[in-house]
Amino acid sequence: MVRLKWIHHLHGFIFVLLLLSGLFLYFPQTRTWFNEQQFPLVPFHIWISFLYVLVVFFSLKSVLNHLKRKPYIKYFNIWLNLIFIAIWIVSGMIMYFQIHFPVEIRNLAVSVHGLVTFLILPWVIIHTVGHLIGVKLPWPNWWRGKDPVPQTITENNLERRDFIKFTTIGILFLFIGAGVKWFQPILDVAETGNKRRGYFRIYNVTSDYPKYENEEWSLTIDGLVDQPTILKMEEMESLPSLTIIDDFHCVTGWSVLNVEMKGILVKDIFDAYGITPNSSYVTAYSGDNVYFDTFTLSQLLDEGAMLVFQFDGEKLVHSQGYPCRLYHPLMYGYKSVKWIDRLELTKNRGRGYWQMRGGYDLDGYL
Ligand SMILES: Nc1nc2c(c(=O)[nH]1)N[C@H]1C(S)=C(S)[C@@H](COP(=O)(O)O)O[C@H]1N2
Ligand SMILES: [Mo]
Repeated sequence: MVRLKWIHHLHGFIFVLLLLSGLFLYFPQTRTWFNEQQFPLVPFHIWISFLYVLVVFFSLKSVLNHLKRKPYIKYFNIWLNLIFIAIWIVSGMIMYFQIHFPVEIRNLAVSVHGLVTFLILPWVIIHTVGHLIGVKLPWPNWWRGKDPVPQTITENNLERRDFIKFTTIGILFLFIGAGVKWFQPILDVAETGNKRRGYFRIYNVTSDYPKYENEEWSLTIDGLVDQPTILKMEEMESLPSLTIIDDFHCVTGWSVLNVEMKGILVKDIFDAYGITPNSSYVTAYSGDNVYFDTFTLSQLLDEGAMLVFQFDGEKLVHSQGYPCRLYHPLMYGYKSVKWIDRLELTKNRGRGYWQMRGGYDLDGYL
């Protein structure tokens, strides 16, 4: 049984790694922090999950064998675990291979993956603490009265207690988790009478993003152009604007449907200011001095790329790129550089922030 104990602890260790990396991904603040430390949290989470599945797969037989000689209640933890693993695997795979699934399924997978984690959190805590300090909690009276505990399973009090606490506290944690990220924004959207479906999860690679006051912002167009140009807000406002309704897709699986975006076509800016490019590649820089991405000139001029100033009739909020973000209607959200302040025309096409770190596709077409 030494081996089983060892497996149990290994399992627990990997599980906690998964849980922690998952929670760090879940909260924008921690996700951003890890990005700043250049820690590849998403690949880490995925590789650890492979390891986890391997451990479960290869130990399951001996664990089930061992349980055969044990009271029935011992199965509870195993089945709970297996059910959750199945849910995580399915939703995780959908998140990973999301392009092949309809938007609704993808969004559901992202939600379920996170919410289920919050549901199991109290069980993990109770279980771990129980093991660590070796408590044997007494049965609650209402339970004892109905169903006297057979001698054989008194040793399993903790598991039974797990179940009771798990269901009650689980619901509580679910609400905490949901409140943090999923329900609150939905309520916000409902309040503004907004018709769009889903909402943005704020994805920033830096925590000290620029917070422009009204007139501070400007857009520089330079590099291989005849005449470098700097455009201030008032010059932007004098250009013809355009409002489109489109779906915003993040490559990690979530989407926001029917977002009303108001902005100016990149093409209109080039036309209005007679900007003559001497190359066919562009790098779009964020004012956060970290994030950037690259395009062919034609992708920006001929495919409806715009500089967006408003979402759903309101100025962008700070965390979402105020005052201006790039948007390409045919591409993933990571091409939508927030706080964009510079378009540089370059001789060659470089790689962007996420192409260098996360292996994202250079073009990012949906
Ligand atoms: N400057 C900057 N722009 C950025 C990012 C970022 O981290 N920094 N994240 C990108 C990614 S991966 C996505 S999905 C969208 C997210 O937009 P949101 O934060 O408004 O939801 O912004 C994109 N633009
Ligand atoms: Mo993204």
